[in-house]
Amino acid sequence: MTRVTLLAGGVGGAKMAEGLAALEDVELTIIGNVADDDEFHGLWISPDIDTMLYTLSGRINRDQGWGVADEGRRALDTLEELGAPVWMFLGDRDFGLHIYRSQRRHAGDRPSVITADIAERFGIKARLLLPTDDKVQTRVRTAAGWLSFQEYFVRERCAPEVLDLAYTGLADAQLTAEARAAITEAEILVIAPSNPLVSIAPILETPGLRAAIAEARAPVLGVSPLIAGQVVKGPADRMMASLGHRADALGVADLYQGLVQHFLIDNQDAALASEISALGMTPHLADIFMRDAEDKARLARHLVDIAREIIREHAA
Ligand code: FO1
Repeated sequence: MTRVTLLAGGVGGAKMAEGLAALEDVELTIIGNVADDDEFHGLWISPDIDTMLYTLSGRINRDQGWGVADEGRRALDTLEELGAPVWMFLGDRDFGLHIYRSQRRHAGDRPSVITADIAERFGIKARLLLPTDDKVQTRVRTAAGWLSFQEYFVRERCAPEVLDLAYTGLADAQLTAEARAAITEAEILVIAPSNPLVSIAPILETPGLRAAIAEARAPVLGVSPLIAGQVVKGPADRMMASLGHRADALGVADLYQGLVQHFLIDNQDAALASEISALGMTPHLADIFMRDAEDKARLARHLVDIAREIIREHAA
């Protein structure tokens, strides 16, 4: 068994996790993103963590990439009738999870423990960790002012240009002991093909986490979320461009400079390989687009094979 620790958020992160979880010789630990969290109708919602829970337990709505399959909207209908804002779609099955999580948070349980308990109850074999138990929230500045992440992503459908990002609570957030240990004890560290600015940055910038990676003995591999300058899902490409980064695999590699040693890019981006090498990381070409379960497992296998080869070379 090889201990793999994956930093992941969003739909791309969940797909990578699904691929790694399918490998029988991998013991998978995921450090997820809590900065998309917000409160709706008095309940605490953790979208990225729930996408991971629903994906790994086979409940996910595959057409959307988030939420539960075979969902109902009766609770939301009642809220709408009562005049509550319902732009955030929360299905009936999903509401059950939010009630459970919120109740336990009110009782004083650690968010990390609640997450681990849900994962266990859902029959998930991988460990799902939080980078912090503290409240961290991404804020998005647009021409209309600062928005919460879900206001930008769901209510405004990612339409406004992103002028700035901020992560409230991050500078004072405490890294969980579990996340630190998962980095220290990993044999392979992987940065998923997630949005580097809103899914990975809030994990990476948890005080102490970058230092833990720098001290870790495991090789650090990243997978590009951008293929031929385009994102598979979400606003990463437009967000990167509006914030002054190159909106392609090279732009992502640039953000991970000094952290990632090996970077998987798509065959279509072969022309960027030499510039990625110049950043001090080794580019690896593959078909990284994950359409189905087979693609996810194939990419995960490829990633683990590359890492094992690096470990072998290092030992020799
Ligand atoms: N995404 C949408 O595009 N529209 C929604 O109404 C919506 C509701 C929602 C509810 C629960 C949940 O866990 C996720 C939900 N998402 C929705 C997805 C969510 O906004 C995104 O997954 C992220 O936060 C970005 O990765």
